[in-house]
Amino acid sequence: MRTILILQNQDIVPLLRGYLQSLDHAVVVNNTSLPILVQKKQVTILNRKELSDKILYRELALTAEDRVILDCTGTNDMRRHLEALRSQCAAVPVLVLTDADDATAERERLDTVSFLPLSDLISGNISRCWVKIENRKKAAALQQLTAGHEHVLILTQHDPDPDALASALALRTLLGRTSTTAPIAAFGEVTRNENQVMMQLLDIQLLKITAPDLEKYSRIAMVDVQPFYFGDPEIRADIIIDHHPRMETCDAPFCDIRVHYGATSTILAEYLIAQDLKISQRLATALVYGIKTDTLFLGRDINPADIEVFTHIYPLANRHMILQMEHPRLKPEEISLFVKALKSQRLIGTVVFANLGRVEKEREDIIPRLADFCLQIDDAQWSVVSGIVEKQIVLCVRNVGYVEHAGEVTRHAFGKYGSAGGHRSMARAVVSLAELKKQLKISRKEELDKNLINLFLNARDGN
Ligand SMILES: [Mn+2]
Repeated sequence: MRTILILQNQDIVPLLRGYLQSLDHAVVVNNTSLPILVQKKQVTILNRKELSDKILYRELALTAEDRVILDCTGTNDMRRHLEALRSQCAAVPVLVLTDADDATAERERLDTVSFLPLSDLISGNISRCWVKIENRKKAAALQQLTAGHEHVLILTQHDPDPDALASALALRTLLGRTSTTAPIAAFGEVTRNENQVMMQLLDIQLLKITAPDLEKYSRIAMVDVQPFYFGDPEIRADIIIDHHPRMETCDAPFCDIRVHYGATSTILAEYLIAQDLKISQRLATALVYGIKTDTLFLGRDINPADIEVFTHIYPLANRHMILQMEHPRLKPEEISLFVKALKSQRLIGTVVFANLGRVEKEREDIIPRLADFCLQIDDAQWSVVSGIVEKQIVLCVRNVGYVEHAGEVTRHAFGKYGSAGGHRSMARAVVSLAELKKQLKISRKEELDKNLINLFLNARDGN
């Protein structure tokens, strides 16, 4: 296959040098400096000044098997050049290099022609380099902040999810530490079936701690969570890496909160990639699973950064293990909770409401799982699943992603009564049952349901 490079502007030759060197057979039209740039076995050089002259293209004997790069930068004659070329061979694939300000709208769509603004050749790479430097600086700051400290505690939510576990594992790798020098800890335990499977398959140990234990650690890193979550001003962090909405009170020597990211795993993976650190199969598997679960299989709340990191680490992961984690079993008692909730579900407009009543603390994860599930009900754009866990009402909200912002609606609806907020299409509220009953003067259970529904619908409709 021949690649034919038809140049007008000598300044772009250095930009194409790397590409030309990768080719077996190149024909170059109108170049003066190429022989010193490309040492090729087969480089044919032609010199023709007039690119709208059909004779040039006839001489080249173009076929559909060739490829042509037609440089039309700095000219107004693109259309004429292209017509002359296509009059000789309309089937040859042509890449037209253009100036960035060319009006793309005017170009007719041609199946064999693609336009590439010259600025695109480098601008994407330039921004990527800045991001890489930024990430490298942050990774180095993390390493510096923890250097010399015997133990670094990596703290997650009470019932860490795959994103939190993967982020913790990645942070440990970034800091070059082991499970002894950087244990992953929580005040609770992993209850969700899938997450337990993940821990088993990837051999992740979670240390259950209590508040006094924190004193043993001179450095505490929070991943996928922020200090306010713990509701105790004594619980401090030296490092916070998270993608949940930032709380004002959140200050730590190192703080990297990126609310537009689909997963904290993406942030951590960016550090590792920026530092060219080796990502093991175990870590890649954890990160892929972390990103997948937090973004509902790349379907919700994602950012281009999530996709880029995912593309980078997916080939390194163990796909068989991910499959095993993705298809966990439902325990019999969970099935009965599912049935109970589905019986109670009602669709009001486009919102599915379901109330589970009392839910044992260890089964709390059934609430978000049901919220995910209920979104599949026909005509549903939202699902709001609630349950009473100990003395609190836990509400999980999901939506299809192209309606109002779930986090804002949830905060608006329930923020007055407790903690409430979240992302574009998933949110959560935890409010005190007694407080809510008192403020809304609720005495009967049915009234509670009705009030929750009204609070939600009013907030969504902006009332
Ligand atoms: Mn997360």
